[in-house]
Amino acid sequence: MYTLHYAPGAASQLVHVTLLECGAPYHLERVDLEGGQQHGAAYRALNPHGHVPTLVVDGHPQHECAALAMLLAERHPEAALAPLPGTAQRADYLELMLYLANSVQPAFRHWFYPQEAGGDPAAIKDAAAARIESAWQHLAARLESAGPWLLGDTFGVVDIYAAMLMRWSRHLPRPALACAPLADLAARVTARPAWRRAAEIEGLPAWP
Ligand SMILES: N[C@@H](CCC(=O)N[C@@H](CS)C(=O)NCC(=O)O)C(=O)O
Repeated sequence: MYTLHYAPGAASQLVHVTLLECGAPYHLERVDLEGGQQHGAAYRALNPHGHVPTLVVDGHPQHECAALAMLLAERHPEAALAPLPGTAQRADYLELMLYLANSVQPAFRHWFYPQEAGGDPAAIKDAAAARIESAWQHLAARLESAGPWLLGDTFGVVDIYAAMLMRWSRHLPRPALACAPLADLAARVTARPAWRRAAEIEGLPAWP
C-alpha cells in the first residue's frame, strides 16, 4: 500500500494517475497548499522541500514527481508504462522524462512562483512562458514525426507527465492545446480511465 500526499492538479497528479494505471493499492492524504500545510513541521518531516508530491513507499517518504512515476513504472512492470532497460525506446524515454523534469517543469515553477527566482516577476514570467512554448514546439515536432504517443506506438508515464504539464499551461498566453499534435495527445491521455478517475477523485474541472 502506497500513501500519496497530494494537492488537486499539482505535480502529484502524475503520481496519482500512474498509481491508477498500475492498479496499485494506495491511500491519499490531501495537503492544503493554500493554507500552508506544506510548510508545517509535520509535513516537512515527510518532505523537507515543502512540496507535493510525497509518496510513502514501503514506509519511506520519497519525492520528485518524475522519479516517483519512473519508480512506479519499474515496480509494476506488468503495467508496461516504461520501456525496459536494453530496449530500443529506453534512451528516448530517459531523455524525455529528464527533459520534462529539468527543462519544462522548472519553467512552470518560475511561472507560478516568480518571486522565488528573484528579479522582476513580470520578466521572469515572460521568460518562463517563452521556454514553455518552445518545449511545446519540440514535443509537437516529435509527435508529428513519430506519434501518436511521445514514444511512438506505446503509451507510458512520459505521456501522463506531458499531459499534466500541458494542463498547467491552460492559462498561459499560448497554451499547449494551441498545437494540434499536443491537443491530440491530451485527448488520448485524458480519455484513459486512470486519468479520468484521478481527475474525479481530485475534483478537477474538465480538461481539455
Ligand atoms: N521538483 C518537485 C516540485 C514539486 C512542486 O513544485 N510542487 C508544487 C505544486 S505543483 C508545490 O508543492 N507547491 C507548494 C509550495 O511550493 O509551497 C517535484 O517534481 O515533485
